Amino acid sequence: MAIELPPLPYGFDALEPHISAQTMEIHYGKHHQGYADKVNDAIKGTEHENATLVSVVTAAAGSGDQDLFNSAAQMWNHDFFWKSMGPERTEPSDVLKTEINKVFGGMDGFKEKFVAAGGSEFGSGWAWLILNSVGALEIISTTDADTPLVHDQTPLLTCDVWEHAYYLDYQNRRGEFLETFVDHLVNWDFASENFAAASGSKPSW
Ligand code: MN3
Repeated sequence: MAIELPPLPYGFDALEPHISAQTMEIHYGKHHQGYADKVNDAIKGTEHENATLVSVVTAAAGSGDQDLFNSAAQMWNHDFFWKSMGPERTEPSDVLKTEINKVFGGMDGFKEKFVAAGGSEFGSGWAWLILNSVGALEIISTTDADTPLVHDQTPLLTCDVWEHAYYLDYQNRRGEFLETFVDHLVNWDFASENFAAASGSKPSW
């Protein structure tokens, strides 16, 4: 049984003018689909054939199967990225906003640190808002396909900073893409739900 590529949660043009329909068509239809195809080719006829994507990611990290890890983690990271964005303007839940204020000194502090984290990856990678191993909010970046799933961290939100995520729309201006992500694209409902599920608190929105 194949691990299905989850549908995009919105249309290809839903994030315009911030991300073009052309970028979304290529990013989802070629890059994300490509990772899904590689995962399914790799697990066919193996012990992972009927496994969930998360368990494939974890198993590949544990066994050191770098090719399978790269494809599976990228498949998972991209689905999480699509869900981290949306066409509607949203706000963090009250409980999440309180934590953001406490840890980053407010939404401006969050933005500054998130943009810096995404900019700090020399090559390809991801910027994340996570709950770390002691349950505190933290902004991190990961390199290539690496994912918080295998580091005892709970992801709340992510932004893809591989060049293919922004090059058609922003060329070399990764910082501008990251600022646009924070200002216009973040689905705070999604991050707030993840925060509530991980911390056991109920969002008040
Ligand atoms: Mn990508």
